[in-house]
Amino acid sequence: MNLVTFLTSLLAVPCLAVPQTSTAASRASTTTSFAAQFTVPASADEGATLLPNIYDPTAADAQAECPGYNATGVKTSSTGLTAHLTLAGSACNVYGTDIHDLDLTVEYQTDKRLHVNIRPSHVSSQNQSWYLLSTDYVPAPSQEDGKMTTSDLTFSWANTASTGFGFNVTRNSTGDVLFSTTGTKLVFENQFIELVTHQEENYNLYGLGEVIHGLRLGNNLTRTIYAADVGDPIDMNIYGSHPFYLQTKYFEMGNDNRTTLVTQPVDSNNDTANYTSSNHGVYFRNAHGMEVLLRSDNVTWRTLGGSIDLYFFSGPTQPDVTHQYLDVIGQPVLQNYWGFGFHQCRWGYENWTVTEGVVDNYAKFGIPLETIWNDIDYMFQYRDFDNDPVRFNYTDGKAFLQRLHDRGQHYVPIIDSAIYAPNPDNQSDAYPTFNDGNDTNSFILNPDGSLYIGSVWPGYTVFPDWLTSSAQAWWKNQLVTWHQKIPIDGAWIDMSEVSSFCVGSCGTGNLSLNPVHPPFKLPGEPGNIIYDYPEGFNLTNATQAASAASASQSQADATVTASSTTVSGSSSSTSYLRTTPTAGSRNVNHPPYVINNVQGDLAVHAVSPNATHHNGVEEYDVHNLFGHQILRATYAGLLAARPGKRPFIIGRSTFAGSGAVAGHWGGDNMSKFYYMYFSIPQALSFSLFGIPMFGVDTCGFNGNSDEELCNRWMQLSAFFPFYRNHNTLSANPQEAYVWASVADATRAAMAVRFQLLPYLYTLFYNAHARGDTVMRAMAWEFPDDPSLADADRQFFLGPSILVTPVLTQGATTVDGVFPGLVEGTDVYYDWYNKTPVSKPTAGKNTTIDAPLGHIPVYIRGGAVLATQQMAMTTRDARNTSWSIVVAPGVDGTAAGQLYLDDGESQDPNSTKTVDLTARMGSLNVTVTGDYSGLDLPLANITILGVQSAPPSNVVKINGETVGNSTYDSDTKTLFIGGLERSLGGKVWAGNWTLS
Ligand code: MIG
Repeated sequence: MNLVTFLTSLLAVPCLAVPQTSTAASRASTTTSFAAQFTVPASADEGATLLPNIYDPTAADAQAECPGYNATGVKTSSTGLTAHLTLAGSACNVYGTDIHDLDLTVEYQTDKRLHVNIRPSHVSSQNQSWYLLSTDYVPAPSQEDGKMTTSDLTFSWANTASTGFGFNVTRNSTGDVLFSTTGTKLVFENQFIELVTHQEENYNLYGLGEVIHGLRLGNNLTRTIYAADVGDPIDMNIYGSHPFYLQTKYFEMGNDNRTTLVTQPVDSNNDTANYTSSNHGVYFRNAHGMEVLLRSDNVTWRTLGGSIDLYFFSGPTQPDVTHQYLDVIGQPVLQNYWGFGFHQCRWGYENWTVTEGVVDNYAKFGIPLETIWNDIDYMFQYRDFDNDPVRFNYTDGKAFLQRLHDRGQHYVPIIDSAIYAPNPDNQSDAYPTFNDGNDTNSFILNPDGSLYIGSVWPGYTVFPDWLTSSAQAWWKNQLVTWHQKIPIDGAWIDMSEVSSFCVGSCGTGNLSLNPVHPPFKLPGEPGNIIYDYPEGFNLTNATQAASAASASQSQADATVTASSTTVSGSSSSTSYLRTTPTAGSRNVNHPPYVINNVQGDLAVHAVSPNATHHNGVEEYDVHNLFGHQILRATYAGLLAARPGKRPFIIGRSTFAGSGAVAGHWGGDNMSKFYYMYFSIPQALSFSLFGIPMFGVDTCGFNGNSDEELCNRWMQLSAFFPFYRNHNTLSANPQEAYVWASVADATRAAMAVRFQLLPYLYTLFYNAHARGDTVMRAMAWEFPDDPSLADADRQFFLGPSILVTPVLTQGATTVDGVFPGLVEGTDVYYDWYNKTPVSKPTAGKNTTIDAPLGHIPVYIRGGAVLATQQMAMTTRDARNTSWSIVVAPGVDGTAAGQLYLDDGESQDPNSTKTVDLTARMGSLNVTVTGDYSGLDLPLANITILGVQSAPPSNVVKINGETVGNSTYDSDTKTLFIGGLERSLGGKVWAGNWTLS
């Protein structure tokens, strides 16, 4: 938009009333009023009216209209095959221009991994590179020497008369066809690829994120993958892009030892059939806008560009698939121990005093707090790397952070993705962060080479061009320099989809208006109405609910009056923009195929597809990667700022492989019970994506939370890896101390979490070292039980902790299953009273008492857990004495493992691994490695499920009589206390045996 149209549109759209009290130039503290001059009109964020292809009854059917391809010149080699694919008829050009000649490359990469690549023959990395996703951005491993002896997968192909080239991927060991395009046509155009694959009835697919949906995706869903800044709508595309799925197939074993495929839903609750399962994975390595159509008998992949770049993982177990996938995209980063402490955040902590007051309140109420966060409130006019000089000045900030650090606490601020572009006509508006980046060509451009200028919080902004090494160096330098002013402990990366509040380069020619006001209320401005409460608020808080309702009604009335000029009337028919393909050229802003983007037009609320990178790449081709790249750049920056220390990063937009540098939070959820439920499938999906460090805005972001919801949610999130309470601006406070019952419930759940921290940390080490998951679906732990295929209201933390939360309003009990309990293969112990859970009398569901303030947690038999105690921080918890809990399985044995290190060094110079194994009457501890920082006293050992008092009450460690034991016949536990002085007060100093 040029200045003239911009000003014209200002006349057309009433400007938000903003008091003009301070000048833009002033370095005075900013609260409400800095950006008084101009408001970017809301219409600036409106795009073309588009009809998504999946809803368009007149849409061309590529399968009907396109000719498909034929394979010729097939050459097989020891590692795979290559072939040439030629268009099998005249071009259809349905949603782009057909590519006449393609190259197929099939590579058997490991015993369990197969790679299939189909790309235009004419493409090299020098020309039309948009077809090839650079390995600089996303790894593409090839064959690994020595890792492929005999492949478990077979690629087969055929040219059929009616549909041309199609292929199958079969798992040899089971004879199972995992992926089949046979009998469907391959469509490969410059802006559209289609690959149709057959599926069995009621197939079980998981992944294909990021989406708010149940764990099992079902067969009536279109998964649009296009990074979008949007508050967690159900079933639509949101922040992250994970073109990967896990498929689980269940089989029933017949008497003749033959297996038949079982289709969902299976009621295995009461039957005695013998089931097995097998799993495989598919990764479509493509960063373009994408759609995966899950239909009753097929799954169709459509992309807006790039190539077909498929990795198949043969499993056959879910952990195998995850290991195989993470081998390709990268293992999760090793987290800091402190990252597992509790984090408090909110939008609206308006100065250091308020922020520190929250920290003090946690201490006052005796609730552990590890990390305090600041949202965009801390910035000077919402500019990155620039603190508000009054409200968040560096001197006071440094002193505050020193107090935090002295107590073992941490500080994490938000960092936004857009960079303020200062007003060139106003010398005092200088912003060195912008100048440094601009001088080094670090920002995204328009097609004509000028700066691309969008609009975000600070006004008109530019966007880092992560495809340049200069932008990465500039970002690193910003972090290092800022860190010298304020020694932050980690970074929270927001708006990285990448979000922009207007369509196109709306700031071009308008920078002299900066700082402009975004098209909605800024923090601190009056008029934000937040009146929504969780379900049941009117029942549990009747009086408050009534007054809130009347207050919001009067606000709404006022709003209606103020906007009475709103244009009325509506047109009877909508006309949609339709793009006809033009031979040989691409329309990146309005591709002919319209994905079902949550924002409609691809340019709405995002940097436009035709924005151009310094190397000529258009944003269209790398849109889904921005969030991944800012995380990688931030990782490098934090490492430079804090040499030798693990970077702690939580990011909003992620791509396949982001887990190698960062964790993720679930974005802008709502203070509703059903969003608390959705946090579980979202977390489990991120387990599959290799981003185990996951949590959501506990107690809910948008809307007001209440005592009941926050009570349940603070307890549930205590069993998520990333545990943070976060709230939107101007919603009612929801810190854990706001309600007495929530404070109690929080302390109770945190007590469990703290005891489990060494276990959780070990799980994360195994995630990092070998790609294990941390939060686990019931189906993954019990792969032979088809009734668990869609279970996502309970979960396992690692192999040994089962969590069965209350997820509904007003409930005091919860129904849950204990897999394997009825069959007699498994035993569970109540975490709190240590008693074995008795078998349900009918079916498999157990109704569990769960009054408000109690979250049911169980230890699955077969575990040895080494625990420490709750303290106000993880630092202090690491200094508490150890306990050991032995929870035998049905065979009377149990095992566990501990990984220990200093919890923060990037490359620890010493580590320790402890193996704990127990069998009837003895416990063996084997120590490897020499990290000694956690060699503290052993306080006690509790052995669960001991059916009768042991004949001898003499406990010996390494042959010497120690401690004293008591047997409780009610709970069936044997407690051995008084061990503090055994083992020289250093439990992990060496091997030992207890008998
Ligand atoms: O568009 O920084 O998801 O956690 O509090 C709002 C303010 C921008 C979105 C993030 C949210 C954060 C908020 N941000």
